[in-house]
Amino acid sequence: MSSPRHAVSLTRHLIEEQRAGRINADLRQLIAVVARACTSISIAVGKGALGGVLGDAGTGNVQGEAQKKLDVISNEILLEANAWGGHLAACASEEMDHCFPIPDAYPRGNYLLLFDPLDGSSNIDVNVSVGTIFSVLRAPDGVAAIGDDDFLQPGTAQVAAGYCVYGPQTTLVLTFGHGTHAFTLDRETGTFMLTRESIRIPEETKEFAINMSNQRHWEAPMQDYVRDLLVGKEGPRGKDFNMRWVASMVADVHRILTRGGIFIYPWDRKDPGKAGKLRLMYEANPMAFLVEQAGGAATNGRERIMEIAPAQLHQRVPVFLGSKSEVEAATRYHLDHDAG
Ligand code: P6P
Repeated sequence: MSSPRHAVSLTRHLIEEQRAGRINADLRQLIAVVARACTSISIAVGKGALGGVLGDAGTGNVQGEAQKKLDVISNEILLEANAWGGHLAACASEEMDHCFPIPDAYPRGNYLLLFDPLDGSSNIDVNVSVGTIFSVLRAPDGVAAIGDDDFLQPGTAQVAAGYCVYGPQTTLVLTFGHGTHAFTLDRETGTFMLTRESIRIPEETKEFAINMSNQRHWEAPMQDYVRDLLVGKEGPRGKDFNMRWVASMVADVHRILTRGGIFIYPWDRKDPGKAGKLRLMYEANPMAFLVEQAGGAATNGRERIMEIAPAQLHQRVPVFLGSKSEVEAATRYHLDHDAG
């Protein structure tokens, strides 16, 4: 039997959201442009060696990381797609030191777009799923020259967030604050089709995602928490756990949105000056919004990620996100430790 035809396209979903008064025309246009840019990125990623896009670009980014050719290509695709539409005031990207105000040649809109154009890019050369992560904020009123500081808004100020995972399927996962929904790219028509509506993450889980090679660098409550996961049903958690680690946040989060789990990138003393590995503004906040809208939770081990007041555009944060009950358990280990 052929698979059921999915009737609702992303375009129809966006029009119906606008008709319901949940988004306006500019935000609809912004998401439609980002989705088209993700389709172009998906095509570039899919070409791999045939497209001459694998390997390093020979440049570095503000994070001090070597840029892959596809990091730079994906960044350019998103900047060019969003420059002329009149829906944006400025963009900010993991790949750029400072924000990118819309050029004077084009009209400016009321939104700020932040993105990690190709997260997990270290996996590209080994053909593992990677993805684009994006977050949308309102531009402050009456600001003629948008700067980095105008982006420093808490995650609760996001008006939209999403990611596009480039794996066996290309899937866009999106929220406007009214649930989290997934759209799968129909490559024959180039159309994203609604394939999961109002996603719900199971509250309990037996699966955790973490890079165990960093264990010796973790702080005590993190050591205790993972020790109890590994002890399994003989220990205080009373159940056995499984582990997954793709080392591509978009792929790990997509699994958690699909079947539950907890994703953790904690603070570690490998680089004590950094608050964690993942970036607050364009990785942790958008993922936290998506996860919370799907009934999950997201903390930095001690407080809700979306309530953190940002101090810098590229600041990092520890991340615990996924099944609500498990995130609360992990956070409790940290809070109990702090309470002495
Ligand atoms: P590690 C990819 O570089 C990334 O930013 C996330 O996508 C991923 O979860 C994490 O880093 C992987 O880090 O230290 O395991 O390579």
